[in-house]
Amino acid sequence: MIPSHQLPLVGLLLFSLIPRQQCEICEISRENYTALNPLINTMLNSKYSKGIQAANVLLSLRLGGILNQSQEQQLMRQIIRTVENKESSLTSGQLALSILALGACKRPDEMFKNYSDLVRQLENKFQEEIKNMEEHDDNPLTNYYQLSLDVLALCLFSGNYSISIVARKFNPENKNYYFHGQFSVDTGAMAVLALTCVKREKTNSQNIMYKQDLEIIDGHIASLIRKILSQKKEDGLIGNIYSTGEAMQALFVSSHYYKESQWDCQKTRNKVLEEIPEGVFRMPTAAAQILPALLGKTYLDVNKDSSCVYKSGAFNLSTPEPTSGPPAVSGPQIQVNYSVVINTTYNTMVSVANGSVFLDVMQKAEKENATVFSFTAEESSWGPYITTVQGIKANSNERTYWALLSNGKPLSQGAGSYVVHAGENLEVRWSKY
Ligand code: CBY
Repeated sequence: MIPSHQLPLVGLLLFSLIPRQQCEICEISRENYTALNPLINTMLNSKYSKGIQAANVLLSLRLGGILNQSQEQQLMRQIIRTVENKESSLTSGQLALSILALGACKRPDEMFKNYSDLVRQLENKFQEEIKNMEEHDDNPLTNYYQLSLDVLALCLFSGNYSISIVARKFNPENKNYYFHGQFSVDTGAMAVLALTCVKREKTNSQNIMYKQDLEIIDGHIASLIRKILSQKKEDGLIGNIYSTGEAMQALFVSSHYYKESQWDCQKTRNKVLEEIPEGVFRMPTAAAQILPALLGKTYLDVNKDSSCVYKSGAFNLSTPEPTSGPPAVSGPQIQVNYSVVINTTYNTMVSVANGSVFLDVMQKAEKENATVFSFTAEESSWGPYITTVQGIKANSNERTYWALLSNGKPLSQGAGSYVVHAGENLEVRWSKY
């Protein structure tokens, strides 16, 4: 007989003897799928202002095996319209994402007819990124998150790219992994997925010419994983809530680069699940980027046979959840302080309806004084991105942008989603990343 007070100890001992799975993927169990309904409803019910948002959504829902045929068709049409529109010139990463979404879970013979044209276009756009780096002090046209998407799509869908350029450019010490000297978890995670794809594909090809580059790439993955893990927070998040899904994917595909004790996958997953009912993933893109990891999927699964199997009835989606709507704007007016900071500070008090977002404040200030507070924004997959204030334009060759701050701290949401509070000091500041 074991004395009862020792039972927990014995339990612990037995538990520690159970062999652990090598590959650390802590997807949620089927009984808990209802926790994901708000995410899925957000994605299915959103009116895609831009086709590129639909690409994020299609990729995510296909990986989860969530779409029926008519939902798929509708999303595909939207993306195809965007990629075929000659006027809308997509950035390299937007095109890469469209290729990933359109090609996900399809056999080559099921692809839509112009698919290989898209891959050729991406090859050219990737080269333009590299050329821009050579001509502009190592700055790409877009950023390393997008270059990683480019390599990932080219790797998964048989595009041409130079492995030695990848080995050279994706060195983790490259400044493009950092904003204000701070390692970008989103960027590092996407790079790990891309480099892992390249490593797997080229290792299979057995070409000894690749050997040296593959060793370099292996070193990059190891170092990126260390950097990602160093951004782990007390509550389990990696970077912030919006980078955690992609960080999880990177950690799923590279479990032999870290020790089991270095990452508590369940803790991270549980923290994310806690945040879903809070409406943190109200943006379709935010929902799309977190969902695959919660289902134990990664972007490297897009052309695996076992992926994407339609789980008919697994998600009970009959009733749209009210949480997927925008926050309510209502009631009394609140006052906030708003400033534009270049070298001088331009300051004003603005009153807006309770529940307003940062962009509403900017619009109100512009209405009151157009010379000082004029601005323009472009639609991105995360909502409006502020491009100019007082006519001064963000420029990736110079690494300049308009940063959004509240009480001196950078916001982790964009102008279209950050809900402002009474008495807050809001700021757009001309900055260099
Ligand atoms: N996607 C991209 O090209 C964007 C890549 C990304 C790393 C992205 C975050 C991560 C992701 N998952 O998509 C990124 N942001 C980048 C690269 C950038 C830089 C863009 C410059 C360039 N040349 O491409 C830059 C300028 C450093 C940047 N992000 C600025 C900002 C601020 C935008 C302010 C504005 N002018 O409108 C802002 C608001 C930070 C601030 N306080 O100023 C910002 N980014 C935020 C908050 C975010 C997060 C959005 C979260 C949310 N809920 O809205 C982000 C997910 C993201 C989008 N940025 Co940037 C990062 C995070 O918090 N985890 C590819 C394309 C196909 O979609």
